[in-house]
Amino acid sequence: MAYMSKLKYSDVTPRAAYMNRRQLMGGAAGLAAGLALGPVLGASKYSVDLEPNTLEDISSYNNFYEFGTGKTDPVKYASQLTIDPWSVEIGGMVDRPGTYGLEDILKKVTLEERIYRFRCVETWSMVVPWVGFELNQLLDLAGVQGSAKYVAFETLFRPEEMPGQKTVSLEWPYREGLRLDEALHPLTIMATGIYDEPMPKQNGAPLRLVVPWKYGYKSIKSIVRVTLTDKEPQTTWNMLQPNEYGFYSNVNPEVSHPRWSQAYEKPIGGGLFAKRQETLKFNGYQEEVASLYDGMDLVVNH
Ligand SMILES: Nc1nc2c(c(=O)[nH]1)N[C@H]1C(S)=C(S)[C@@H](COP(=O)(O)O)O[C@H]1N2
Ligand SMILES: [Mo]
Repeated sequence: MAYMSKLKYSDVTPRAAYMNRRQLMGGAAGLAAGLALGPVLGASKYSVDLEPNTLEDISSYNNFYEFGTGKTDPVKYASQLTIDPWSVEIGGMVDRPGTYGLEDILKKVTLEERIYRFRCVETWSMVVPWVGFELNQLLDLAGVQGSAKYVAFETLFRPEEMPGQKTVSLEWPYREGLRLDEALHPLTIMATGIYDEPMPKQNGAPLRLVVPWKYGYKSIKSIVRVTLTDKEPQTTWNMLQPNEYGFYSNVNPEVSHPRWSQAYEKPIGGGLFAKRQETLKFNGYQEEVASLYDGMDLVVNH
């Protein structure tokens, strides 16, 4: 795509701003730092050449219904979440099902920085410098069997620490899913950090999915279960309102949600002068992913 480059976020972020951010975050990272950091490959051909939002923007305006439905509930309440130790149960159609400790996973995968556009169905958007690894690396650890066609994901269910789970705002645990070819695509990552910090809890620590060509709700947070299956998995928002939230949820300016026209988006953090922008099909990743949907009706399969 036109605006891909090999820039690292530090190349497009003034050094002073970067230092301030480090000072601001100093001390808060603690033990968990080792989870997100370590050797990280700096530049990716998959990154976009756009200026990322600040860490403050990215970690203070969130959707994470486990902590409440308000945009500032996650930053207020997520600090109580325990994320260490953390493991992921990988099962279903795999050769090596089992409980995979996050620290062991991180020894076997390659962390990279990926600067991605991020687009919520509510029409706001950001640019996020994620740190993470390709989901296909995790699936390789478990050994996907030939019969598998989909991947299902589940978020932690722990109402003692996630007060939103004591309400019925959604059906718990939060669930998402991808077709296997979408899951194996190199743009699809498991993210463990943002900038050079471990994933903020309100953004889905310690491990969350990021699928940049789909609406944000597909990018499920705080994942504890990954299941390979031959049936399209149930997904939380689709279960709630199937006509509003399809399984595919590819960003598409031509398919509007009943409450939100998807023709335009509003970048977060632009301040007073932030202008709405035209929504890009597949959120700008058309060149990379359109072929996954050759021959499919994207209105029916929204
Ligand atoms: N477990 C879980 N994952 C979730 C959500 C949620 O409520 N619970 N919200 C989704 C929605 S609607 C969006 S837009 C993104 C927001 O991610 P961010 O807060 O890191 O920007 O997370 C997605 N993943
Ligand atoms: Mo969203």
